[in-house]
Amino acid sequence: MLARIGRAALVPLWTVQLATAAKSFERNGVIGNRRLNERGLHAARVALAHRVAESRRRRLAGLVSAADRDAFARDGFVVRHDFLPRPAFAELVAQLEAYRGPLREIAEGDTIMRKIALDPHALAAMPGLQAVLRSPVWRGLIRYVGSRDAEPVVWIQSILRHAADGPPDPQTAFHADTFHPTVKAWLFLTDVAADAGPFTYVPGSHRLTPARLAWEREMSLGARGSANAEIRQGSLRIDRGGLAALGLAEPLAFAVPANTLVVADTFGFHARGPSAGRSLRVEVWAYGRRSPFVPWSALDLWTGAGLARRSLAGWRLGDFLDRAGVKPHPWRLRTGISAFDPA
Ligand SMILES: O=C(O)CCC(=O)C(=O)O
Ligand SMILES: [Fe+2]
Repeated sequence: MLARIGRAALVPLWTVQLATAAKSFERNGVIGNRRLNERGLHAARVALAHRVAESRRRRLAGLVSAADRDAFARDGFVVRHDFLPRPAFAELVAQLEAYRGPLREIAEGDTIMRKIALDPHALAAMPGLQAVLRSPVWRGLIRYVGSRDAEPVVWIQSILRHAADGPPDPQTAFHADTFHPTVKAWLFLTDVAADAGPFTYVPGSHRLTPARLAWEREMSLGARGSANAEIRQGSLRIDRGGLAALGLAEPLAFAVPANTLVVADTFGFHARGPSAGRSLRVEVWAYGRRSPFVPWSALDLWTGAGLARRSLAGWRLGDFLDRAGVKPHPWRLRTGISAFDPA
């Protein structure tokens, strides 16, 4: 009874959240409501978010070349080999190899992910990063693909596969990150072999076809009660058979040399490819912050430094809550190691 009253009290908040990036079928009782989704609630959010994103993106078309626009429209990603001039790339890698500032680690199944926030200290130690962060190609592609004229959140990220005891890495299943177009970017700082956990993307799967929309609707019905935690949280999973049923192309694994940039819409289906043994992938990694329904493409007060401070503050708050016994903090502070060190 009390639980039911508690849930009823949350309905106004859940309803307001329909207009935001909220995506959890589990935490939000309106988003997860089967009857509403039978009537098309989830599908309507997906369709509207895509329409709004497309109109924002059209206004940002001037930030990228016509060839990149075509590649993105066709594939859902843009690739640039030899992104930085060779000497600038070598300098950046050397600076990161030498960097021993504080970083954070989290376990995702048996994968360990390491992140360095780009606060003023990290930026001062790695001036070579400016060649990336100020690059018109980097800036333009992230804004265009993300359909938002805003700074992304940027980290240095290391992916260490088969580095911990645990279940399989949940990111190795094909998935869409969320229900609306959104951007992630990888500038690989290590070579990535085909059997060493390459980022993998299903070309063309960013498009909201009638078949995809029908799939979204179908998935939304059972998502709240799914056995898969990521699906309950709004990141829908799909298997090979499902991809074929949607008429999609074969997944493409980005087995690429270091200094390759990939910018992708992660509404498209993607996964962290399998890794035969232990492996390490290091990258400059960015993601666009999400506001699916705002019609304007600009107006954003966050700077890169502000975003780095926000990441650091979030981690410190997590440490505090952990120490206070409220909630364990999965992001562990590590010092004295580099992005390239083994687990
Ligand atoms: O690390 C990868 O290759 C992909 C991970 C992923 O699914 C993501 O970053 O959204
Ligand atoms: Fe993902």
